[in-house]
Amino acid sequence: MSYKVAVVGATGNVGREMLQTLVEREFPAGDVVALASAKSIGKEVSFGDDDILKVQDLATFDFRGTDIVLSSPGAKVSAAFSPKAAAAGAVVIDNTSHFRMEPDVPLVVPEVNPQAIAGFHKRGIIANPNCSTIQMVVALKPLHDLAKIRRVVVATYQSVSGAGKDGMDELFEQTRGVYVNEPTYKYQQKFTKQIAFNVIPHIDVFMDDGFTKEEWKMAVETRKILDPDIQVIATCVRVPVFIGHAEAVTVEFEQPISEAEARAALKAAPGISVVDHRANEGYVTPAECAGEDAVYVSRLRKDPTVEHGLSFWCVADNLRKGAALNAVQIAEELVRQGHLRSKAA
Ligand code: 11C
Repeated sequence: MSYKVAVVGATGNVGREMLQTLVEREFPAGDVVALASAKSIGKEVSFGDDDILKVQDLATFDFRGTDIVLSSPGAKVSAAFSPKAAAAGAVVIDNTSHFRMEPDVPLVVPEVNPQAIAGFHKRGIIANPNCSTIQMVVALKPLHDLAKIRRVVVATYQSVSGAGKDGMDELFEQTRGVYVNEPTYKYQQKFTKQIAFNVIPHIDVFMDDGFTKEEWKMAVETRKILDPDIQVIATCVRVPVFIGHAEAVTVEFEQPISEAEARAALKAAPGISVVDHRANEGYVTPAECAGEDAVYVSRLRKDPTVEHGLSFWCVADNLRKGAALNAVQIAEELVRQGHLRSKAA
C-alpha cells in the first residue's frame, strides 16, 4: 500500500529534511507534494538524489485524497491550514507549537508514548514536540521506567538552525563580519543579541513568570508526553553552532538507581546511542551529531547532592530527531498501528 503525502513548509530547514527523511527511510509514499506560501510557488526542492519537486501553493491546494500531511510552516499558518487538511480527510503531523498543548491533540515521540497516537481520531492532528523536548524525553524514558523521575534540571545549548534558515545566515554573516571588521549589528535580525562568538539565554518570548516560552515548552511538553507529575526547570540558551542541540540534564528520582543500571537501560533503549568514555573525545558534541538519527548520551554520572540522582549530557540533530525524523516516525507508527488506509487503494 502506498500513501499520498503533502509536506507543508517544504522550502524551510525542516520541510527539506522531511522530504529527505521520507526518501532515506523508504516511507511508502506513492505521491509526494511540496507546499509552501505564495512567495515560494514554482521553486524547486530535492526529493532524494534523483527527483525534484516544484513547490505548489498551500493556499489553493485541495487536500482531498491526501493521506498524510507533514506540516512545518509557522504556527499561525498551521493554525489556519492544519484543520482544513484534517477536515479533508488527511492526518496532519504538525511540527509547530500551535496544537501541542490542546488536550484532544496527541503529542508524540514514538520511542516514548506511541500509544498516544490513537488519539488522533478526535481532531485529525498529531503534534510533533519541540526539538529540545524530544531529545530529552527519549533519554529520560528508560530512566523513568527504572526509578520514577521526580525532578529534572536542564540547561540547553541550542543551535541556530532551530531559528530557521535566517538564523543560520545570521550566524554566518556575523562571523564573517567579525573577521572582516564589519559591525555585527548590521546582520542582527533574528536574534536579540550578537550570536557570533557569544551565547544568548533567550529563546522564544518572555513569559510573565520570567521563564521564556522555550523553557515553558520543555516543562509542559515533558509532562504531557512522559508523566504529569515530573517537575522540570529549564534554562534555554542559543549558541553559535549551526546544527545540533546539546543539553546538560540533572535528574532526581523517587527510587534508588545506580549508574550501572541507568547505563544498561539507556543502552537498551530505542533511539539512543550511549557514547561515554571518560577520556578525550569520549563524548559526543553537536558537530558530530549533525546528520545522524540517534539521541547521543554521554557524561553519565551520579549526582551526589541528592539521595537518588544522575547527571548526563545529550545531543541530537534538532532538524532530524528534533523535527523531521520524529514526524516521519509518527507517520510510520500510524501505518504500523493500522490507523491509515490509503485513499489511493
Ligand atoms: C529553537 N526549539 O531551537 C526551537 C525551534 O516550538 O517548535 C522549535 C520551536 C518549536 O529555536
